[in-house]
Amino acid sequence: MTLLTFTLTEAELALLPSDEDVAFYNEHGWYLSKKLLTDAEVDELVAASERYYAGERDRLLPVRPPKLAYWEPSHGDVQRHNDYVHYEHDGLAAILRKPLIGAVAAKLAGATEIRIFQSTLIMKPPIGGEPSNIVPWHFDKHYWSSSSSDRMLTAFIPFHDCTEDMGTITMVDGSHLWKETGHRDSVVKHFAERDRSELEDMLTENAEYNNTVVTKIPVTIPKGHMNFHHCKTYHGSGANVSGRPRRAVSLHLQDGDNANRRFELSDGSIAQYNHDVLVRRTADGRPDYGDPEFCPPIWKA
Ligand SMILES: O=C(O)CCC(=O)C(=O)O
Ligand SMILES: [Fe+2]
Repeated sequence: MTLLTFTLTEAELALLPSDEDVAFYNEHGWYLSKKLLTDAEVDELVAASERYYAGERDRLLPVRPPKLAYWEPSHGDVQRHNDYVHYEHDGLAAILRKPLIGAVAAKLAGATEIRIFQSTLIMKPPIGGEPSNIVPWHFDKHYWSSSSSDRMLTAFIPFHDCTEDMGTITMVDGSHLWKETGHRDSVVKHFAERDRSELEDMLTENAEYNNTVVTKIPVTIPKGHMNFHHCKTYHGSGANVSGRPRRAVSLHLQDGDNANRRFELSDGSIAQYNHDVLVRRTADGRPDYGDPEFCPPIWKA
């Protein structure tokens, strides 16, 4: 068995968030990183994603989970979402597993270990009016009710400078601190399955309930930088009117303490995640979100 080492160079240490950056993340629910990937690494993400889209795979998921996002050429010019690319494609995984990304996440989350939870390859085609390019307001924890941790977070990693005209990711500033009105657990459904105006109304309603207003911040992300957001920060994104494809990976991360929990939804059913049909079991029979085959560690302090 290979012994994984998690170390940073002197130069990488300088790229970690400062204490002020961590305070900003705690207050606002998001953080724009320093340049964590070299231009060569970002260019390789573009090349590897094109090979992936052309059908290249190093392995396939053993079964197809019930809510798998999996764009195929037959789906046409809609927004592309492909889950588990860190599992199926070694070229993408080699860069997504860079320890520096995990170290930044660990510092933000106040964790000693960071594992990949999910990786989704995303492409918004350069079609101004394409409805599927709009990502309605949501926060990621809504899809992760079967996870025990509230410290999970996402690194949104574009493969180029990502600007407002490309439909860059947009943060609802400070919304991770909001208390939710009622419990709308129907949001465990993916945003693609939901009514858009319902999600817009939900955002306004939640802001009013918290005696605040909705402050939307489209984050301009320079090449090699990435935007981290807390799992309860509302976010979404708009049309791609740039004339160029918007390429990215959403790298969803879990702290070392995250585990499967039993979570009952309002209809009496138990919250599930796609991992539940893939990962090994814990000693007491629950899906193991620490299974290194599907949820590899990328940082241990
Ligand atoms: O593609 C986007 O703009 C949003 C991605 C997203 O929802 C996420 O990174 O959690
Ligand atoms: Fe999201």
